[in-house]
Amino acid sequence: MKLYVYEHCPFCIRARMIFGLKKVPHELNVIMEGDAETPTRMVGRKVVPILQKEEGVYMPESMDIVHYVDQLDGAPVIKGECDPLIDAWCKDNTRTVFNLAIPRFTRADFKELSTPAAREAYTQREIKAFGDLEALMANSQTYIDTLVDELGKIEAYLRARNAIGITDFYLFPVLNSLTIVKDFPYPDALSGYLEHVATSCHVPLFTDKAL
Ligand SMILES: N[C@@H](CCC(=O)N[C@@H](CS)C(=O)NCC(=O)O)C(=O)O
Repeated sequence: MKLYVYEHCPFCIRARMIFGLKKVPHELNVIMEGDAETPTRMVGRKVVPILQKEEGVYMPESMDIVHYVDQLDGAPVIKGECDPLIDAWCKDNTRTVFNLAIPRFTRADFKELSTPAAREAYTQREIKAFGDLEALMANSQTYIDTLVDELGKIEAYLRARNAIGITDFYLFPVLNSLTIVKDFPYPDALSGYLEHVATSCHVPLFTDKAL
């Protein structure tokens, strides 16, 4: 199987988590930002992640990919619904996380941004979605303060270090985006949780690219 991703994309991190958790062999391919042709040929639109199940058979949608890969061994573990408290927290806070992460993603060292044209295409896509990225950068401290407060509301969950379950497929991709923020004042519970999930699912944090 082949998985097509952008390295920075939280939905792609979600798809990568199940491959790591279940130790399913696959080929990871990074599509360049600005390359609309490749994903459109596969699934009819510009989107990632995309799973190539076999030659010419493609599946988009990160949670569909998670459930598909999870059931391949006949023993699915990603069942039920996301914990409602965590679901609500993600809905309330994802925008603030992205206000910090997106301007940094546009500047960081990701494979899908490794040509000037690709970086420019991505930057323009995010300006369209998020507005003035410089202004978001300048407001970083406000977003950091908000999130440090908000993280307190899910501290018990972060500390529990449960076996990886469906809730982590919603929460981790959001929190992992924060690791692109250099010097984010990680509460202990958060750094422990990030390490726990990244190690269990064999996915990278962005700390080595943080800025
Ligand atoms: N519902 C989709 C959302 C995927 C998604 O929005 N991916 C973004 C990348 S983070 C994307 O492909 N955006 C369109 C683009 O690259 O132009 C999923 O869960 O897989």
